[in-house]
Amino acid sequence: MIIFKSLIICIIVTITGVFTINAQSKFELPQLGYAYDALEPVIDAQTMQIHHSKHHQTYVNNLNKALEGTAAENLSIEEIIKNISQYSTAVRNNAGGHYNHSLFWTILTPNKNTQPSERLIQAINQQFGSVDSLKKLLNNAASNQFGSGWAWLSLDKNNKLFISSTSNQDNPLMDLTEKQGRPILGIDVWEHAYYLKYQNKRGDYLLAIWDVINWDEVSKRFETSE
Ligand code: MN3
Repeated sequence: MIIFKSLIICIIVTITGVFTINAQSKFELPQLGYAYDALEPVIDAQTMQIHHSKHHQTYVNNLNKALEGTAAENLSIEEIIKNISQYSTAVRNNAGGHYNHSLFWTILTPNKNTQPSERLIQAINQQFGSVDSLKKLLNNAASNQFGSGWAWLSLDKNNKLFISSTSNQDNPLMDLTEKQGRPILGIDVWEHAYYLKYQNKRGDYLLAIWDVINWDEVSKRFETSE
């Protein structure tokens, strides 16, 4: 009987614990699929470590804080992003920060030999002429983004590729963005993404980053978005 009682108490404590943890940390920092130093020399280990464990973690913490006790606590990050005009600036900045960085980590890789899929190459050629020309256009968008923001390759509602840039932590999936679509590749051009290694030379960072772009992941996003 005592054992039975203990077991029940154990179960109750465990269940309460699980719910408490869930309620307090709805969104979580995703793990990287590689080590902090895996993208060296393109992106240095210290930048990766601070960017992931400090900047991204802060977006997650602030997002959870901003949503605490609201109905939005049970929504997915995509559901929130798609209707972002209904939320506060704090949610807009931190939900954007969480969504954008979660995407960013997956479209980077230490593997040097990834290539766009046949279908993605066809779509890129049709829209931009060539993969090289896409890189130049995306880098131009990223260079011309004044201050902090992101440059994107996305699919519009007709499944056509387009390039755009957004300020702060906005992205093309947000319902208040000028050019809306589903992002398949995003480049972080906040200074925290490159300053330790590249200082003011955003252009050098943008030229180098193509060596660590995960075309397998970008292709997968392209094909599942079509
Ligand atoms: Mn960042």
